[in-house]
Amino acid sequence: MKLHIAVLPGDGIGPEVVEQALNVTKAVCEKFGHSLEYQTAPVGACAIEETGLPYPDSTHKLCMRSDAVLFGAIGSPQYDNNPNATIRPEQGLLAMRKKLGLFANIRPITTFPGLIHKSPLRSDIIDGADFMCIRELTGGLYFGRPQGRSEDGNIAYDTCIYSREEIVRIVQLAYEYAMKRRKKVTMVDKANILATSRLWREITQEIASEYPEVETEFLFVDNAAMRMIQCPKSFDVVVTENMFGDILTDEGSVITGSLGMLPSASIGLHTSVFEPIHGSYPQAAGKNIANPLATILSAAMMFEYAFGLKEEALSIQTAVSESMNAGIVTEDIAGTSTKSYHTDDVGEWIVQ
Ligand code: GGG
Repeated sequence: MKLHIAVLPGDGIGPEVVEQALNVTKAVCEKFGHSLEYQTAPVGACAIEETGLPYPDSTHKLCMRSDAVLFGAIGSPQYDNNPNATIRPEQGLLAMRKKLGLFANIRPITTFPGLIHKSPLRSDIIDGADFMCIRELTGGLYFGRPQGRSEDGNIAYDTCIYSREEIVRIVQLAYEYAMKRRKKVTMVDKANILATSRLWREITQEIASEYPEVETEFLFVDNAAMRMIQCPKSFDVVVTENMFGDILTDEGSVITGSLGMLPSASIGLHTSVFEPIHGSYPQAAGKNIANPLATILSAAMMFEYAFGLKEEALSIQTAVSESMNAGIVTEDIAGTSTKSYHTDDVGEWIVQ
């Protein structure tokens, strides 16, 4: 098979972790007899520096003509610490999601066997996790208008808007995934407070009736945050709106061992994007210490979701699992009790 991908390393640790994921992608293509063509383009703060825009048209055109996008991370303290900046790296991420129509962000929250440990007192907690969070990605507070400040600057506002169409397509996707898994959907909202959440709940009830084999559960987001720590095993497919999904999956990553472990696939109307859920981690940039596994696992998702190459994806997931059993891990996983390895050591081990 001929794989034609766009590579967008982005900012901070993005280039370091993407380099390792690309090396793994090349190794898998070589092992399985695929040809790989890739082109690199800027996004985020580095794109602002290069072109003045966080998601230049040339980057978008490359994404549109590629079969998949492998993306690192964006963000820079230079902008985070300047509330008056009118152009921000994150606008590149939002523009990419909107222009590529990436309405669903699929985030598997899976603990690798080598990282599962049990509480000596309670068998129901700290027992690993295996669920999938489906986060809506092109609506809600992130995109709702009006957004802004009053003239005197003392009032700021964001708008949360969802249409029936936006909710239906993602909730249906969640039920389709549940049918292939353990047949349970948990819809997370704040329907006791928010009008948008009540629309989500109403539509989910309608769609649930079309999937009688699937168990449907509704949780308020505060309760879901607690349950995710208390009994992560109770979840199968979690579907939720944009902001709740962003927050809950960072929380979920802690159960799996580190934010550096979680991959994602953003799918929608055009080319799909594969990226770690973490951001640019500027404190670690250039130090060769960041965990590359989230990006390497995103490459595995790319093989499966963009190209239907499940064996290739599994070969990466197996190597990642074995790297943990062998203790070849970066400092976020190693902690202080075991030796930690560099970003490129982990990447090279996975390639081997
Ligand atoms: N790799 C994802 C990334 O760079 N995330 C930075 C960020 O600002 N994320 C916010 C979001 O995912 O909505």
